[in-house]
Amino acid sequence: MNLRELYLGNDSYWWSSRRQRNKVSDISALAGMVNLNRLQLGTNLVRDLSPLKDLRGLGYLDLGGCPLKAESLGVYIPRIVSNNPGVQLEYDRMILVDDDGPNDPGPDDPLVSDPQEDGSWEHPYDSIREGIDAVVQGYHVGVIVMDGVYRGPGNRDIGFGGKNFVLRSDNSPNSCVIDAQGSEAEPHRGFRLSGVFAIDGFTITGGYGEYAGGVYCGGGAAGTISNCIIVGNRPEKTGGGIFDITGDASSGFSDIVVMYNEPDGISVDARGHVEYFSGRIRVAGNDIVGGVLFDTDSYTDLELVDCNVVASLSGGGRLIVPGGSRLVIGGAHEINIGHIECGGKLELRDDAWIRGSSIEIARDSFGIHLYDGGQYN
Ligand SMILES: [Ca+2]
Ligand SMILES: [Ca+2]
Repeated sequence: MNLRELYLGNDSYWWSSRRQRNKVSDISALAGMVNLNRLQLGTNLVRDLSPLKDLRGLGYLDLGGCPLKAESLGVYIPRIVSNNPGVQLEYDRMILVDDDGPNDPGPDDPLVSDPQEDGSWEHPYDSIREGIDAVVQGYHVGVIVMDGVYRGPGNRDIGFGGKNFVLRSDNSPNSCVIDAQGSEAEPHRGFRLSGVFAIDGFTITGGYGEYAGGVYCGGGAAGTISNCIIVGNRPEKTGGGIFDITGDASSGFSDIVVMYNEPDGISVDARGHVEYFSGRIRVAGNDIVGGVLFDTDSYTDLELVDCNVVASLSGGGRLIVPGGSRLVIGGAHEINIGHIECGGKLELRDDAWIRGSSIEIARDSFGIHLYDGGQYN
């Protein structure tokens, strides 16, 4: 095709911040466009640049805001630059971390490292903390953590050091695990956060602390946890998966799974405070406690499987109680969420109140049961 200029995306801040809809991720159709000179892909969801690897007429290429994979940054961007001398190129600078990088003499051991490690494709850091320490605010947009199981010093009790950047895995939470290996004798959490944070794409497990096993948000910590699986963490007190002392700040949780943490999943220590759920949220075998209000948007599917919820839920989202499961809502909290799908058993206890929600009760469910002042419209 004889296309010389192509401008895709660069949509408004509102949409790019709220929902990643109608964005381009697959650019394989561009591979044959030999006359392409100006290409704008900024703010889309392009991850793989291999379709551009043989183009030779590029004068301008904007990839700003695209969540490029490490291989795109490490292999294809240098190739595009060498194939297209003088190309004007915009992309997000990232630091790379790999637990078993190509030149690491001690794979899976953060204490034995590549002497030349600098966060590049050839010489990634071998601990997450080293990657974070190397972030230069205003130059690097984030840190990419390659597939692996991250353990040991530098890979637990992770904080953001007051810097504003995103920490994301290269692929998915299934292939990038932070195992804090915490215990009563040697407590370690996955994350210990204060100030701003943005975490995307990890399994967080094995944490133990006084409050919080997986993720501890200290007073004033504000940020987002997206696309994460938080499983098998345990505190001495409360907040097995996530413990949040919100202070004045709010946090958002999108597309997360919280399951089988002890003794609870999410604990927020600020009654009356608002936090945010968006995307697909699944909490299984875990409680949500602390009396906070979780607000949802119309794209939120909140699936609660065998949970106790001592919190309020509001907004345009959908609350799903799957068949065969039991959800208990208690403690004088109000459920005012767009739609409720009850396939299992929903119990309202201790003055918990559903109002303003449309309710759909599956024929073979156990329905909604009221105890001790629970009621629904
Ligand atoms: Ca190493
Ligand atoms: Ca190192």
